[in-house]
Amino acid sequence: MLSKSMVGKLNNQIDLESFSSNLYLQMSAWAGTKGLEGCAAFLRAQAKEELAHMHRLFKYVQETGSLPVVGSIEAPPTEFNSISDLFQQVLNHEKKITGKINELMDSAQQENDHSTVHFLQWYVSEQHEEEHSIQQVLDKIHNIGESGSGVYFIDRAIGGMLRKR
Ligand code: OFO
Repeated sequence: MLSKSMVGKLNNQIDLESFSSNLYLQMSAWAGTKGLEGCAAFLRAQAKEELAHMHRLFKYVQETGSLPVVGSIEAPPTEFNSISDLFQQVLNHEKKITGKINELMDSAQQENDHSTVHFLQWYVSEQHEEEHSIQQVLDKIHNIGESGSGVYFIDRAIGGMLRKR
């Protein structure tokens, strides 16, 4: 049985995961319009993963006998200045999500809610992996450089990262 305050916090996280999914889907659309098929596929896969994160939370709240609530979420931005700008925004967003997961974990620990602590462990590991993979993307962009045919090679490299997953 979850506390009322924990249900509220987990429901907020449900909305954040939905927002993440929409953000990456919208970003994939931007990449698609620039002919960056590798980046678009990478971001679409990312959007699907975020949706799965949302469903995982939804199921957990439901299984504890509480009511999962799907709230309203803001629309994501549609324009980005460059590939590096876009992926820097992804990294900033993931860092923000990591902060939220850490806050949730702190609350669960303070409440001695061991079930939620255990449930959140998965998200802690997932955030570590995601931040690492987006940092790798940014390193590739930086190493290849966005001038001239660099954009083409960056797109190929990011599409290649998707196949290795
Ligand atoms: Fe990448 O954020 Fe979900 O958890």
